[in-house]
Amino acid sequence: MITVWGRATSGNTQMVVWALNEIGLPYERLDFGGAFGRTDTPEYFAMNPNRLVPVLRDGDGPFLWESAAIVRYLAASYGDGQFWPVSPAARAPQDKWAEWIKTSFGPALQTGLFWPLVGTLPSRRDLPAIEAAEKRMKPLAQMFDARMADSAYIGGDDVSFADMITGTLLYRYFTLDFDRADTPNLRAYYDRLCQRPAYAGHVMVSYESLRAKE
Ligand SMILES: N[C@@H](CCC(=O)N[C@@H](CS)C(=O)NCC(=O)O)C(=O)O
Repeated sequence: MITVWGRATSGNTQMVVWALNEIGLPYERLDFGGAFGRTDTPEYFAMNPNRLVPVLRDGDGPFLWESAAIVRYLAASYGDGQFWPVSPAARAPQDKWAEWIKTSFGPALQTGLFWPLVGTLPSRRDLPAIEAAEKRMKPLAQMFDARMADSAYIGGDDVSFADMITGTLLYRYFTLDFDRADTPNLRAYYDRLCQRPAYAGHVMVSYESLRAKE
């Protein structure tokens, strides 16, 4: 049995849970982190010294953390040749987009916009900083848009491990209230993802409970 420690509102947990559902693996998810807490214990520290979610354990295997590394583990262990291309030459061009999301697009969205908009009371928002973040986001979104003009998914006509990593944050990207670049190909990619039951059920999760309250 696969166990996942992580709350359903965590984007990084969503990425892992989407992959589990997309592959069709049975698993148990336990509510840890955020309002649930439970990460501030010696037992959790032993599982993940970052005290963050998600953590995944497959049977009596090692405790794994870092969501993208977990997705790659699941894909390599259980995915077919579409989900996890065996050839490094076929896999690496997908993986570079996954890495880019984790290191460029994702931080620009999460740190620059998501938390300043959702995690901060309107009266306390730093509006010039939010405007600057919107400006930084635009060329990144346009770059992603140009990529999605080439194929339906990152790996071609069907989803692969890379989409789990590149697609998860698009729910927040397209539902947050901010000034977005015009990106028809990216929007079409997101709309395609929304049609997938595993994405609709496990990634399109309301973040209202994360909103800052007086
Ligand atoms: N790089 C890590 C980041 C993990 C992370 O930041 N997790 C957030 C939730 S998305 C977290 O644990 N926040 C504290 C909490 O939920 O208690 C990953 O991709 O797994």
